[in-house]
Amino acid sequence: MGIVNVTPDSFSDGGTFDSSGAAIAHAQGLIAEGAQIVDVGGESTRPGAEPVGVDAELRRVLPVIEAIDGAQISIDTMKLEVARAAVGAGATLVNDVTAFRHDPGMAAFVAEHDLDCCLMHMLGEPRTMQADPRYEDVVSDVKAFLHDRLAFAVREGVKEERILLDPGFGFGKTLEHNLELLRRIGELTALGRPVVVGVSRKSFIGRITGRDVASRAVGTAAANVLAYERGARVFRVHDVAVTGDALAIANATLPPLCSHPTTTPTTTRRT
Ligand code: HH2
Repeated sequence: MGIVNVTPDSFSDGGTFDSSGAAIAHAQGLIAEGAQIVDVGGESTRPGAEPVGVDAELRRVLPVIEAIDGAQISIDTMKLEVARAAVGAGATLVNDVTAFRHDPGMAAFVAEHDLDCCLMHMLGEPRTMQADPRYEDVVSDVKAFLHDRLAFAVREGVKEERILLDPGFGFGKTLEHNLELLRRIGELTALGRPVVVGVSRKSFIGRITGRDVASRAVGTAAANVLAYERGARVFRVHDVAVTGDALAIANATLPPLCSHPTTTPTTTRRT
């Protein structure tokens, strides 16, 4: 899953792709590098980020979604109105970092249109989430949360096979929480759905490698390979070619991981 942030303030690439032309070219470049899904976002969720209005978010993402060709399009939003317009423009996956908590109507919308969705764990909200996050046991707490959100989505009519689950690296987590999740990510595959990993260029990679945000592709690839070996199946990254190569090597050398769910989201474009 390649990341396209059409924002002025994203933590790693804010301002780089905030014109439609630059974002479209970037998306097509990620597809050429091997991205099977392109995740388009118009609102930063970095720690401390200020919320963006519906109109501004739509102005950012719609021209990009309309132009992307060759991969499944994911809309990274917590807003139902934005998801609705994005799906009208060609998106078939809703990546909601609030796991349908911001707008509970999102679940019925995903069900009605038979869309894929990604439900992510976040403690608190982006503005405050990094202020002293605490867990009893981070992996068990995240797992219980994802279990509940999965059940909610299914109750609202979303088909289970449409649902991806994401522990939300960096969303209300300390360095130690992120490392514990990476160590024990295999425990989340027991929920029976493909696990998404979003570690790309995040600050905990920088804390360990000492690299600034533009130089974290190798650290990101290493984390993704470990997550893959432990059962994760979708990798949300800025640097598609680097992580793709690392995963190809891992894939060629690991024994078949038949005990893990292998369902991948549909790539059908629904307009
Ligand atoms: N991380 C970010 C945004 N959306 N979605 C999922 N499912 N998982 C993630 O880990 C995740 C996500 C934050 O990263 P990024 O998009 O690069 O930055 P920003 O939110 O500042 O635009």
